Amino acid sequence: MEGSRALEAGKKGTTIKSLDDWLAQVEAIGELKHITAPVNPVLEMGAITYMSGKTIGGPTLLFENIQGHPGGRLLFNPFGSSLNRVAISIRERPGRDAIGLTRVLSDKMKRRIPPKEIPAAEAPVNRNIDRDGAVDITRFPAPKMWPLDGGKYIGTADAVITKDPTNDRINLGTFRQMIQSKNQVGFYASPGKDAVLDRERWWAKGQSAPVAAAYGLDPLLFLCAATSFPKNVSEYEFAGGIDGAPIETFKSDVTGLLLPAHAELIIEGYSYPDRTAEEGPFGEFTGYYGRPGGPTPYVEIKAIRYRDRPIVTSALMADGPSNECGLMWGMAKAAKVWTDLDALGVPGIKGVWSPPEGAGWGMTVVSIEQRYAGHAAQVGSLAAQCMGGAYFTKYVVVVDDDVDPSNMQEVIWAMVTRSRPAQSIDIMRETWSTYLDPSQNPPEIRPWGSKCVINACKEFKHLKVFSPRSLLTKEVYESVCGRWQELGFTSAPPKITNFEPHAGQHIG
Ligand SMILES: Cc1cc2nc3c(=O)[nH]c(=O)nc-3n(C[C@H](O)[C@H](O)[C@H](O)COP(=O)(O)O)c2cc1C
Ligand SMILES: [Mn+2]
Repeated sequence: MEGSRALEAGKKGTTIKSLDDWLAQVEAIGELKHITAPVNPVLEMGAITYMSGKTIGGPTLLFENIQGHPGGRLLFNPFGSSLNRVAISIRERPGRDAIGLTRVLSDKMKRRIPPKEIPAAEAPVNRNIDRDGAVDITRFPAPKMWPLDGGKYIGTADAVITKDPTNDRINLGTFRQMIQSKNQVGFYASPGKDAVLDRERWWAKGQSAPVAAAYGLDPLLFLCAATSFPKNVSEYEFAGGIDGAPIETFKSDVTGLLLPAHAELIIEGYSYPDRTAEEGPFGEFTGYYGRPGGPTPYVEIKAIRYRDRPIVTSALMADGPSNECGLMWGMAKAAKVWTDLDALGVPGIKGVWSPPEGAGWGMTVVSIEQRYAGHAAQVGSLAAQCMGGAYFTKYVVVVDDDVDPSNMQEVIWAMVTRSRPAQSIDIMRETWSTYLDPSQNPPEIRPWGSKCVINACKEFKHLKVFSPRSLLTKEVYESVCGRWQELGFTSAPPKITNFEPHAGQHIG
């Protein structure tokens, strides 16, 4: 029921097919900032995005006067730390709270709608096509974000499109691309990612792997590309499911891949089993440079398709709220973990969150209504290892349903008052991680990781005698709310939802 209501609400939103449609809605709520002063794509653009991003909920930045690229446009951090922009992207109205929005996204992730193929000539991205000798990716603006980055990165807020040759499943994954020459970009993806599995399948057959990368997408496609969906199903189907209509694609006459018709810019070409080039380092989602630069597979570009005056999209990776991998990536993960737990039939899940403060993906918090012995431990280990949440995440915390998993004050308080370190912590070893984790040293031991599951729920076997929380009575809370202004307070009274359950017996 919850699910179908969410889907109904989504249908009422206005249609978004392209980045332009999305920008119009974001502009209408005052969260699009046009930057018309001249800006250098080398270090300055990244610095402006980092500094502007320090304000929670701050705008997305459209750079319209980029030095060295007359007429070029680049949108930095489409999501940033704004729940409203996540809401618009998943076809919901702005103004929702974090867990409510995660629940809606989680429900929408349960629906799949296959993409629709339209004639290539009708795809707006095919307005301009440069092939072979005419290919020059350096014509388009791309930032060098951090001082020690190996180069300019055209691909960060993107979808890299690959195909599994054994079943033709099309994958969309967000992977970085560093510009290496006019017709070459790096293709760095961590072990275990679907694009890596796909390209290895082509290479095992002795063939080069067809690859495309789309920049300037409707951010819904970016969100889906950045989420761990089942490895055997195309992200196009989940994006269609969230949108409520099929994603429009066309079949490429270059690679045979199904490409997003409404992208601003698409490159496509091939990646070869025996050819690598220097790539990286790159200031990553952890707030550190990832692995040192090194030989990495690349894409040799055979064609570039683009709309007139295309908008390139970029994601700054950084510590703190300026990290484009914070809110959106974490929230999409949380929603997917919730979907996975529902699919497994785990009862009592009240909320799932992946705090942006934890580099987006570093931590998962699940709040539950404890129903049976072992329930909390079961939720912790499943949340840690289900497909939606297994990659990288180091800490999983399970809290009771009186704790808001998106409120770190409440989560930390629950950890220190309800968990017993000697009994409540489990460690999982040799888990799926990444070369980008700065804590694994020497770097050669990567990409393995470990995970810590903390049961921060009241101990189930002593629930009845667990010390009661000191809580306000509902009556007194409401009465004080009514007198708030009389008492001289000018801001709104705080929202409180947990109250003393035995009020009548104690108030004299
Ligand atoms: C902005 C951004 C950039 C990312 N860059 C990379 C990257 O360069 N390499 C990588 O392996 N994963 C990267 N990721 C994470 C993957 O996109 C994510 O794990 C996704 O699920 C991969 O697609 P797949 O599930 O189809 O394998 C990035 C995520 C975001 C949000
Ligand atoms: Mn995938």
